[in-house]
Amino acid sequence: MLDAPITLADLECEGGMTGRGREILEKYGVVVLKKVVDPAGELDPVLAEYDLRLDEVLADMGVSAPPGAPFAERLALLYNSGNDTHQQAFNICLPAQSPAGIPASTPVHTGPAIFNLLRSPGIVDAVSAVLGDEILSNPIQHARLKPPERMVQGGKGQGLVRAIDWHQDAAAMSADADDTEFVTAWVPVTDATEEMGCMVVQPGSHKEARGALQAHCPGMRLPDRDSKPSIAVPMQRGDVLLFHKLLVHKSLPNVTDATCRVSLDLRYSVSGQKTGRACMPSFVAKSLKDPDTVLTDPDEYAANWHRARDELAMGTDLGYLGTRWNAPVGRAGAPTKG
Ligand SMILES: O=C(O)CCC(=O)C(=O)O
Repeated sequence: MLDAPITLADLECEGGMTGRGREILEKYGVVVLKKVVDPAGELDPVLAEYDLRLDEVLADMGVSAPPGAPFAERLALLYNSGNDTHQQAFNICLPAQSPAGIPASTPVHTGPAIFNLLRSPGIVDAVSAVLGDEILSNPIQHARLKPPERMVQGGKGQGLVRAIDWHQDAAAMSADADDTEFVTAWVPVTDATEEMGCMVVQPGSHKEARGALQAHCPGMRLPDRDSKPSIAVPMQRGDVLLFHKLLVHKSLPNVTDATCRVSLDLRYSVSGQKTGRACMPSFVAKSLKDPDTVLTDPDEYAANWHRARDELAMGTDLGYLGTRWNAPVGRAGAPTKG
């Protein structure tokens, strides 16, 4: 148990993943790395890629937006059209659970700006300071393009469109990867203020239950967390939130009038360990032992995802996550191996 309330300054670290950064991560399970990504060189291209993609998807859907409509408005138009939000058009991972299976038409966004960011030296160096020199870009990763919730009709959309409830990221892995060492690098592509729906963390929670993964409810939600000490973490683009796989965290709703929050949550794991999504592609992000294995070709990265989708469409079994979590809703979960 931690005594004094934690402030944002306790979690922040300047100058990359220094010794102090490692101490913060070890103690609190989370560290805010200030200015490790280049907004103009690494984040603006991601926004430009999504801007184009949004127009393409709107055109494919036959939805027309008023000329010059801002991104958030066009995105909400798309999310509100038909039964689906179509957010998968922007996601950088295939869906983990789909009762209808994964059709070959399932989109997955694999643009060069995303690949460039996955290989960002600022991120890979920070991760390497924690996990060592043999690192995979793990396929459990998401893009979250979140317009103000008031713009999205009738409760449509879940954590990729709206706020997400308390959870530990290790719960997103298949049980065979419970011992895998990984960290999440949460990257705000726009700023992420409290009003825009920033992350909220429970510092030190990674040490609860003697460092075991806790049982989640269906929908991957940890019950009974609201009374525990937590801190909202507003962030500026360029900063990266690095956190432990057992840190309990959630995000707030976007309550702004008209500002979209865009973020990527990237995960990196130790090479040779189970990735937790065997049917989806990882790639070598760093290797000192065998530098030639590091993936540098954006076309190969995209092709790997398309191949995985085609194999899944042909019937490769996805079925692990939908039934993994069944702790009773409203009661604290006991530690479990799933
Ligand atoms: O970006 C968000 O709103 C939530 C992200 C999250 O919970 C995660 O990366 O595990």
